Amino acid sequence: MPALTYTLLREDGDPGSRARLGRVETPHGGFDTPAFMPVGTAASVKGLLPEAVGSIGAQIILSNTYHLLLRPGEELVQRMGGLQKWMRWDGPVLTDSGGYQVFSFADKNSIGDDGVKFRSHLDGREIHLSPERSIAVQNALGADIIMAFDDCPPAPDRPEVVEATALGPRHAVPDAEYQARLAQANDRTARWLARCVKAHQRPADQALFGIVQGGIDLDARRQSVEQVCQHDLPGFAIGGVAVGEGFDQLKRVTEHTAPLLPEDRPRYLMGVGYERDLVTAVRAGVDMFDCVLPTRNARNANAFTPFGQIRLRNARFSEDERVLDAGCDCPACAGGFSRSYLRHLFIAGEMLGGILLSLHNLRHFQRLMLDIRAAIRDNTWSAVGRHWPVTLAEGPG
Ligand code: PRF
Ligand code: ZN
Repeated sequence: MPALTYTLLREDGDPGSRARLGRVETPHGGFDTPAFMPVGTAASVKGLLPEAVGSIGAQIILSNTYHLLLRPGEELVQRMGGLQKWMRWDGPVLTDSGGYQVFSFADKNSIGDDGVKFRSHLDGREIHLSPERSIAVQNALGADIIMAFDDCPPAPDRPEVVEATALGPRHAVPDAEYQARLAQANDRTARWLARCVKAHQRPADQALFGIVQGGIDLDARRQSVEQVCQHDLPGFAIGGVAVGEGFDQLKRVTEHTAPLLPEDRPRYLMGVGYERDLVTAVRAGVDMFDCVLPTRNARNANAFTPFGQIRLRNARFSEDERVLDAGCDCPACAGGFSRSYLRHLFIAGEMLGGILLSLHNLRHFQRLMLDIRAAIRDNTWSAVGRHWPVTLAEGPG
């Protein structure tokens, strides 16, 4: 048995869509695709019992190599029986490889052909992360899906000039400096992937996914797909989007790249996104997503609803007796907790606020994925537009 199997169950009947309904099986169980993975950075989906994460509909969660290697260290997790057993999550886990997180969290860093050097954001220790080290850490943590160590270039400094024309938006040509950075990142990502494949010690029970880069340059994307797909891997990811390029570019890059990836393997769009991004990417042929938005926004008193986000700290909710979303079946909404009470919890610094809002926001995203999967199965995309009006029509605003 391979570490992972993907079964393509149905292709979308909508001629304008490449969406796929599928099922992935791993040693710790399966999940339906398209899937949204809640983020459990430090082996915990912040504030939530694993059974609560499962009960809102999540079937797989993501955790981070970067955080766990710093604290408590991968060897401790391995001695305690591996990530799933240790954190009491009775389902599949995916770990990201760490390179991307270094740039988001670490104090100082430098990137070279051998990997990334950085200072821990916890105690300032200097750490070196290479393809071999990332895979060794992920082998020790024991997630069902592990990610290649890649080089993710930032979005271009100067936002591209986009001109609205009768034929649609026109995009400026990316400048030479940006092109050179993309070429270097593609090169490193390809050479690092070969080293990851070689270093991987547990191909029988951990599926290694390759990651495509290439920024917002479609030729660079195609080249990266060709390089990465030379390896016969159980799944492939699109990295390097949702790094500040904006919705039009996310759509353009995803619609170009997803169809280039093998049809018989899951496709994962990393770090995405808002509801509109998810629907757009699913229709481009993407099967898996992860994002901190539902949980991070929840801790900032920001609730997702089909009619847009609600900033609960706003005084206008102080005596609002309604639940967050009358159509939601999460513990906060079905439990009858009013916006007034939830607002009070945040103002008073009560931890129940973040817990209830995390459950609500995660359920919001899982209900969207359920609706999306039903749309592919039953040809009901028009209902998705009706159920999620503001978020899909206008984006995050
Ligand atoms: N690479 C890796 N992890 C990621 C990304 C990437 O490009 C992104 C980009 N949005 C999120 N997480 N390894
Ligand atoms: Zn709810």
